[in-house]
Amino acid sequence: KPQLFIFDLDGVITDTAEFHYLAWRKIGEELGIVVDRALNERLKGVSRMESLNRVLAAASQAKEMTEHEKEQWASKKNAIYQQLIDTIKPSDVLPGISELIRELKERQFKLALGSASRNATFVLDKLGLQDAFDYVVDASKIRFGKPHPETFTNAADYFSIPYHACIGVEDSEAGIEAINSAGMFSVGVGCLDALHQANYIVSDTSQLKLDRIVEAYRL
Ligand code: B16
Ligand code: MG
Repeated sequence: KPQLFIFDLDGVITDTAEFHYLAWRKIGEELGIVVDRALNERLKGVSRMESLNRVLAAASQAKEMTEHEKEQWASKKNAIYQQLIDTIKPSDVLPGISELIRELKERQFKLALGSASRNATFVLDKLGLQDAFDYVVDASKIRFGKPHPETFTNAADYFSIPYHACIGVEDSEAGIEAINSAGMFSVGVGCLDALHQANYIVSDTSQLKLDRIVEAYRL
């Protein structure tokens, strides 16, 4: 029986994945690099600096940029992102998520958040979810970002729950890879193209039904 659910934040609990995209697109415009949705799929779930590296690598004439310049572009992206997330309110929790959290608590599952974002706590507060999770893993708690499994194993280790009894919920390819390599059951939210490695996939958060997930886990 599964014991712990670990949720990704951006793109699963709320639609901040869209804000990350808008911010990277703006940075791309300033750098003369097209950041389209296909490239953006590969930025989801990966750290701020690794995202910048991937944006730069997408340019036909690979940009020569010093570490210092990269730091500046990364903070610029974060400033744009922080302006966007300042408007977040409790009604921005994605459909079905509050109900799912309530049901998980009623049925005594442990709940953790596993996010790569340094802004995770801020976003949780804005959503009014500061007390919803028993434990929060954000970028400050881990050494290796997704697709490395540490974000997820860190949460399981905190509760001393075996990895095979954990279920991870993710919207990103990097995140699904992280859950799978942790030896956990992966639930993908989004399009099949990017998430085909997931053990179970739904198209959007309103389709996340606890009984269905547990049934798929048991198969
Ligand atoms: P920040 P998640 C991830 O959050 C985002 O998916 C990814 O796009 C972002 O680059 C990363 O956080 C770092 O975020 O710049 O705010 O530190 O999906 O793991 O909750
Ligand atoms: Mg995400």
